[in-house]
Amino acid sequence: MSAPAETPERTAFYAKIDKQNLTPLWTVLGALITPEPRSACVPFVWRFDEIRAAMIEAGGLITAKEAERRVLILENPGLRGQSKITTSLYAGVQLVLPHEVAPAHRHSQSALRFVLEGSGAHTSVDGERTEMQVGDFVITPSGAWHDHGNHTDKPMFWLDGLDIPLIQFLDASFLEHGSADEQTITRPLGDAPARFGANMLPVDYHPAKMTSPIFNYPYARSREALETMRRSQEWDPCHGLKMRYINPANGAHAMPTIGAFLQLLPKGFATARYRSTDATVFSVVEGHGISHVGDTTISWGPKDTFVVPSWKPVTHEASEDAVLFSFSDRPVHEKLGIWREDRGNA
Ligand code: 1HN
Repeated sequence: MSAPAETPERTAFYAKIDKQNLTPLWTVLGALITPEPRSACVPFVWRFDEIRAAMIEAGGLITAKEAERRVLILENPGLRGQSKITTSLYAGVQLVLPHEVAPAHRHSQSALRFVLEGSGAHTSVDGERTEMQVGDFVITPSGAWHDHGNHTDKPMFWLDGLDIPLIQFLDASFLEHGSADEQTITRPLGDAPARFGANMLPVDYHPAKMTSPIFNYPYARSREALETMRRSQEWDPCHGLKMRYINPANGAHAMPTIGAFLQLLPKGFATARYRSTDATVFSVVEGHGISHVGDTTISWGPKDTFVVPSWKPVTHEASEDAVLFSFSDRPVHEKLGIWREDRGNA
């Protein structure tokens, strides 16, 4: 749809009303309301070995404490300077070196961590600690105190995903710093998984938050579930075998703004063309393969991160058994009733 032609009279009129902070809709309507999503976000892949080398260099330049969080932001090439990996989501890779602490704070933004390398560093969330392993999906709810520490002798790397651009858009950001670097621990290790992660709930439990009371979804357990399910050989043409991380109190997504998923693509599997309105960030856990995203071909291997923009057709081909973790703003689309997918004829 093209805008109505300019005429000298129209141009003069626009200039006159501009001084009154008025502007015509008909010159911008086509860009405001598009027939389908037209995103500035582009398909892209970040290789872990490159990120890792840069992170180690960053480790020599600044401590986790001074930085507050020692993170390199994964900026979408179509959204440079905006701290965004997609239009609504932020992602970065964080490094916590041995014996470091990333100090306690809390903020409106919801956060997820997906562990890339290391074993046994911890995060504390609202008085409870969890130790993290590669592939664990860990969450920090909006408003929850959180700090990270590494008592191991190896560096720990994880992918952070936050709803920063969304909260920024809504002008709803609040941040507080803790009075000490590490918050006081009030619950034993394993308390949340015992209370909420054993297919039971405390009898009088009434959820106080929209976010899941489980804050670590261990990879070993999720991976075992996929391995058991693969025996039934029921593959979805578009997704292989794809699971959604849930809030066990209500079956909703684990976080109100960010959905997270884990999928298995067996060796040789090629997915059917798929697109959806939720731009999605993928983190490869196991295996190698390629994805076609619009006109872009992305090859990937373990710990690489790649992004599929809103409504861009995607196919994945696994050259060996592959496991992909992913996250998106799908819960927001669903709550607003605007989520759409196109499975072709699959
Ligand atoms: C944050 O709190 C973390 O807790 C990581 O590890 C990245 C980026 C912006 C704002 C807060 C964390 C963050 C962040």
